[in-house]
Amino acid sequence: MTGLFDYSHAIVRTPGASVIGGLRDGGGPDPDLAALMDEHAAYCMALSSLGVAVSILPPLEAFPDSVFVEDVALVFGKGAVRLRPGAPSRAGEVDHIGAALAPHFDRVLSLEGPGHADGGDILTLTDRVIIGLSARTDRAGAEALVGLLAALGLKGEITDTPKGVLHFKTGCSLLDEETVFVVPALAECAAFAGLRKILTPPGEEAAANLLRVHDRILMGAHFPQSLELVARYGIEPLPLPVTHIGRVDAGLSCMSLRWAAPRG
Ligand code: CIR
Repeated sequence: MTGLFDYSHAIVRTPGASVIGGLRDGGGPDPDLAALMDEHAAYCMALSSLGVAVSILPPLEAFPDSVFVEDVALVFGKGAVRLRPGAPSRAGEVDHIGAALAPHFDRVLSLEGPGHADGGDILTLTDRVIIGLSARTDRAGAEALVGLLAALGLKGEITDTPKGVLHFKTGCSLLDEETVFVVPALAECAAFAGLRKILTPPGEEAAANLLRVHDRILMGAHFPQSLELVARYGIEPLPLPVTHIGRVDAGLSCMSLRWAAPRG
C-alpha cells in the first residue's frame, strides 16, 4: 500500500506577473516579483529532487492567484475532483485545472453549485478527509463534497476553521499519519481526536502550513524554532524561501496538487 506522503506526481503552475495583485488577507508590503519567481522555482526543484514527477503549467495572467493550484481541485490515486473556489475572482481557474487533470485521471468529478469549497480547507488523513468550513468553504459546498468523496470510496468529515484563519490548512498540516502540526487556535478541533498534536511555536503560527513529501518536510526557511522542532521530532526538514510568495498568503501545500499514481 502507498503511504499518505509517497507522492509520485505533482502539478504546479508558474505564477504570472499578476500574482503581485493576488488576494491578501492582511496588509503588508507587496511581494517582489523576481524573488517570488525564484521561490516558486526552488519549490518545484525541491519536489523534483524528492523524486516527484512535476508537471509545470503555464502562467494564467487573468488569474492572479492561479499559482495556488491546491485550492481549485482535489487529487487522489483513484480520481480527482474539480472544486468551486469561494473567491469569485478564482472561479475561472477551475476549467484550466480541469484540462490539466484530464490526461492524468480516468475519473474527474465536478463539485456542483451552489456551494463552494477550496482545497486549502481539505486535509487528507489515512481514514478520512477533513473539510474545514471557512470564509471560502461553505456548508453546502462541504456537504456536496462529502458526496463526491463517497463516490471515490473516501469518507468526508466536516469541521470548523477558527475565525481569522484563511484556510483550514493555513492552521495545520500532517507531520506523519498520526501527528498534526497545528496552531493553538485549532488544536482543540474535534476532528483531531485520536491524533497526536504538536503546537506551532509562539510567533511562528505561519509555519503550520508545511508539506510532507516522502521522508522530508518542506517548510518556510524563516521559521527557525519550527525547523528545529520538526528535526527534533525526527523528520528532516527541507527549508525553502517563501517570504515573497507568503505575502499573498501562500504556504507550502497550496502551490501544488500531489498524488500517488496507482502502480502497474
Ligand atoms: C488566496 O487568497 O486565494 C490566495 N492569495 C492564497 C491562497 C493560499 N492557498 C492556500 O492556503 N491553500
